[in-house]
Amino acid sequence: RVRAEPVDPSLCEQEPIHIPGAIQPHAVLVAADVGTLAVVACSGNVRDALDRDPLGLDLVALLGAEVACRIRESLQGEAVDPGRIVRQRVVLPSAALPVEVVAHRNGDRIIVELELAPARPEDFRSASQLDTELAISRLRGAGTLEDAAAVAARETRALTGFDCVLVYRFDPDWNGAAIAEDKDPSWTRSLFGLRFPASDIPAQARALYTRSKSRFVIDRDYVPVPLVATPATANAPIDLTFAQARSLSPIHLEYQRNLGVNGSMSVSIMVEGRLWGLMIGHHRRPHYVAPETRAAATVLADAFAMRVYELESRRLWQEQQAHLALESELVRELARSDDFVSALTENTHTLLDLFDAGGAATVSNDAVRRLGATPPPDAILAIAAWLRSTLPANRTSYATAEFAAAHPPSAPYAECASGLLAVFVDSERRHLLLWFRPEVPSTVTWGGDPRKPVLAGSGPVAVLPRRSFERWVEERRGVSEPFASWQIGIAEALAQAVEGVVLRQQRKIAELTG
Ligand code: BLA
Repeated sequence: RVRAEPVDPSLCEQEPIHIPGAIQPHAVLVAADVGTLAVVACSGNVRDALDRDPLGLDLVALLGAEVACRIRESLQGEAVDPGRIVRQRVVLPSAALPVEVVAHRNGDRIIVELELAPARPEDFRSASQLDTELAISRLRGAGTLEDAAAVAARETRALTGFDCVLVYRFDPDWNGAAIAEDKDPSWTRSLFGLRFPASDIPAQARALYTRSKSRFVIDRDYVPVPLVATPATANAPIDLTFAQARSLSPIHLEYQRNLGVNGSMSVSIMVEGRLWGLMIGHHRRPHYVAPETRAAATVLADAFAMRVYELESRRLWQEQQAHLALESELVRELARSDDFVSALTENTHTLLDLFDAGGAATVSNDAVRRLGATPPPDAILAIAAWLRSTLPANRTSYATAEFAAAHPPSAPYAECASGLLAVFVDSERRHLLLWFRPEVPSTVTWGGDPRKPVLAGSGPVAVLPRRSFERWVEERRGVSEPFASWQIGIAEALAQAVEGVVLRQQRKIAELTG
């Protein structure tokens, strides 16, 4: 059924996962009009659960006046945030067992989900507030990102009971890596440290996860329950973006099968409004997580996100402070000097102290001065000539982490010059400052061959996820650590100070000769 050749991964982005037209069978779903509370659609299993046909009824008749009234009060106003939910455990008039009612609003629909409390309570654990508080205080105590991720994985697993919990972090290109793993020792598979291509979690899924914070699959092999609508509303699909029991993409469920995962969870980790990563839960068998515990897992992911923000901003702040101090030191030297080259290369602090560079250089007309590990002078002059001719006139700086790819003649120097940050000093582009970064000796281990994330399917499905997650080692050559945009900013500021020296020098020469 599977053709071996890879297909375009962007096909994955076309599945409209917010309107799957079905839910998972552990819940029942009713969608009602926000104004009249009349039911406009429901899942096909409502009749079994509630012993009546909800189409034609309204929420008052279906859920009783008390519940309907709470829903109306909370969700009927103008501009209700779709993240806002009403949650209540009740015994409905039509059902003998207590059910968990969760309602939210999406546009002109109110969506109510009912979940039967499990018949055997020993099958699930339920997070106490104390567990959650302890977990959060441990997160607060973690001093580095790695520690915090390890604590988050361990505490989330203790809370939810999954066989394995991973902290998955996206990179700027939306590839991702498992940066922490806590698992049952009997599961020998490990995904720790592996990298996964962006198409494993395609764009529309990331967009949905940015809005809606968690997903739980109880049994990967479930039979989806389709939604049925009243004839009047049959053409407008119900948006299940925020529905807890939304049926997940069959392509993703196939992926889980290939990974050996049955019950699963993913909770969004949002840092400064951006999807930073996911807390991922894996279970080899079906796994039910009680509603309170699901909510606690989301709280924990939020606490982790805040700790990430604190740790990252503290690290960045310290690094920036150190650089600003060095920059003003160099600017002081420049102010005392008529020769920018000696001011930047012959004092206690030099250009080489900036930006974790392995080498630095000045180009002043055709004179090159070098510090640390750099290409030879003629190669630096060739780089300067290339920059002068290729950089658009309105650009004063250039930075890359893969210089040889942009400038093949520099390939022989990749070991010391895979990264390049260069700034022009003057508008005539006669003078430049350059910083070089070494190649990071790197092998990247992927969970499967990243060139073949998607396979062509035949029959009803056009695309299939890869079937092997065997470690696939890619050797990366010619790549350095990237320069940050604040570093480019400091380099540009320094270049401006240098320009002052150059102008002063020119005036002096003009006075002497004139
Ligand atoms: C969704 N893909 C996901 C999700 C994860 C991953 C975590 C979130 C859904 C969930 O809660 O389970 C991927 N899972 C991973 C990764 C690891 C993991 C990387 O455990 C590693 C540790 N996926 C493919 C291909 C396609 C694809 C080829 O590999 C498309 C052709 C699609 N993945 C896909 C889609 C979703 C998804 C459509 C959204 C599922 C949904 O929310 O409906």
